[in-house]
Amino acid sequence: MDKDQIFFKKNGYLLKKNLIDKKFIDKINKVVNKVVAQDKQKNKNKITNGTQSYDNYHFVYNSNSSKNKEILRLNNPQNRHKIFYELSRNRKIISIVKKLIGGSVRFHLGKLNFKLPNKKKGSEVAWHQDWAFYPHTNDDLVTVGIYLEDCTEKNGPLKIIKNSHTKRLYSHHSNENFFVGKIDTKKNKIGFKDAITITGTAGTVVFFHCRSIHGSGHNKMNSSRPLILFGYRACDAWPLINDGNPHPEVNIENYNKNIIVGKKTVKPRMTKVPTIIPLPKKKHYVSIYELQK
Ligand SMILES: O=C(O)CCC(=O)C(=O)O
Repeated sequence: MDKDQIFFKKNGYLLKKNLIDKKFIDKINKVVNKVVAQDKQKNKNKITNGTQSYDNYHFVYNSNSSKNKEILRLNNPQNRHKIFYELSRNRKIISIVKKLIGGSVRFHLGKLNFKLPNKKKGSEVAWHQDWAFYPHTNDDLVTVGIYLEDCTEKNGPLKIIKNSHTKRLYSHHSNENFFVGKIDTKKNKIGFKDAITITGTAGTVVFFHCRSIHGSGHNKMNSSRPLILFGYRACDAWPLINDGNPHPEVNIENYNKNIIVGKKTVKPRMTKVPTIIPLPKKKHYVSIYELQK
């Protein structure tokens, strides 16, 4: 094992400051500004919700009313914009992912979280484990977060509880037993002394294990905090549920097209992992924000 693998195995995350070139980040930001402006124009007088399209590309808003509507997230930008696709396949990112999840890599999901500015008081993300949303036959899954702008303590950075990936899978269900996508930290007496704040300049990349407890707080600044999150899984980590992302039972060809490193297989690797199926849900939801409300 090299030093990154040792650190990740022990702590459940790995931080690489300035991994992505600033020029490339600037190019991405140009595309982001363009698609956001286009969406604003398109939706000026229309009431639309984040409905899912064939490639699961859609905006997620904080409200359905056209007056108060602000963009919280762009789902799966890599399916429509070449530059996001390129970023999701970036050599530096993939070579790290590959060594962290055991040698094979299949792309899983993409989202660009904006986190609303201070005055909008929005888009805090409650503590959760991504694994609770999409259990697999083994837990060789990693989430990669890339800041598109500098992120300090004041921007509502990601926070990760180190070494939580080796411990329990907490219930993400409510008292009424609906899946709500967040942990009751009081009830579970979760302490935050091991919470690491992930800050960094644009182009900083964090890798975290699918079972690491994480979340993010309030953005105290007057601008949004764009963070791209990409999910990757080992080729033989077989999903136990359809989470709305490429799924073998929906379209096996497309599922296999998402292999970046390794070979297709219909033999899942089974390991002893804690799992809770994220069902039932109160209603169909399109984002973590709606679910955690
Ligand atoms: O945007 C953030 O700060 C965290 C989001 C997150 O953890 C998620 O979408 O699963």
